[in-house]
Amino acid sequence: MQGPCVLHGGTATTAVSFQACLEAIRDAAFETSACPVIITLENYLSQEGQRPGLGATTTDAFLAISWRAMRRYTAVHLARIYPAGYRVDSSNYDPQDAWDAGCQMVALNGQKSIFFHPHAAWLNAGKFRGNGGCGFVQKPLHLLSDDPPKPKRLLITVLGGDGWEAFRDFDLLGPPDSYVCVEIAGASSDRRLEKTSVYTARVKTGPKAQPVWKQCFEFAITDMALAVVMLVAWDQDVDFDDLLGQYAFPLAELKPGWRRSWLHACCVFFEFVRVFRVLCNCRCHIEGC
Ligand SMILES: [Ca+2]
Ligand SMILES: [Ca+2]
Repeated sequence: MQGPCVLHGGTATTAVSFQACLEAIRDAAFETSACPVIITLENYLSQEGQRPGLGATTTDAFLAISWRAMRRYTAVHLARIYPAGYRVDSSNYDPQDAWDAGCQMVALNGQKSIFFHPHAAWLNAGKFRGNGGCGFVQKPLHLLSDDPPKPKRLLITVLGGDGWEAFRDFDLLGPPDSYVCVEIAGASSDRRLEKTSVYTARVKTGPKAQPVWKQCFEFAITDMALAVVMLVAWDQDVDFDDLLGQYAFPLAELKPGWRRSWLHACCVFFEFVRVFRVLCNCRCHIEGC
């Protein structure tokens, strides 16, 4: 075969010429859709054929260059980040750094694991609840220019839980010892996690079973467009705490006022996701600094 060839290593496919691939793309692309065609190339060259550059879009390569340089690069180029091949346990890197650097495609492992909670996947789901949940969100315009976004102040009051009967026998000896983590994800300077106190009630049903916190947290937000709010409810234990449920959403789409957030629970041992009818009340107020 003349010239570069294309193949899928480790699979029972035959190699085809790079020229033939380009011709197929030329002839078939844009026939049924005007959407952009994204082509991923992994170059495997001899030592003499290698040239300096960004190279493979792995997390390691991404972290090896500066954040500002990456923002300048992604203002005019597409960048795809994906989990390194050594993550055979389906673990994930933190996607926030890649979003903060303006990367357009930030891929994660979607498999469940019994060894850890999929925090990165929760964040990813929260970010892409924006824009009607259609699957993509517009890149914040300030990532394409040097204009810094306007800082904001965010107040979140976690009032309480509702529907906690779902957890009536969750703990070893009855209902859980419940607390909520309020996490801000996004720009590196905005990332913070706050916790409510622990609400312990041994009543299994009725009004007294519903946790009440009434705790307010204040966050300084430098980049509204990148910020994702995550609420995670836990049961406190002496060894490690058990997950009750979580929900994340883009801060930019949050309207001020009282909100009820569903909490999704992840039952990792059976590798499926259940949705408990659990509500958490939050009060959010956004104002300029
Ligand atoms: Ca427990
Ligand atoms: Ca407990």
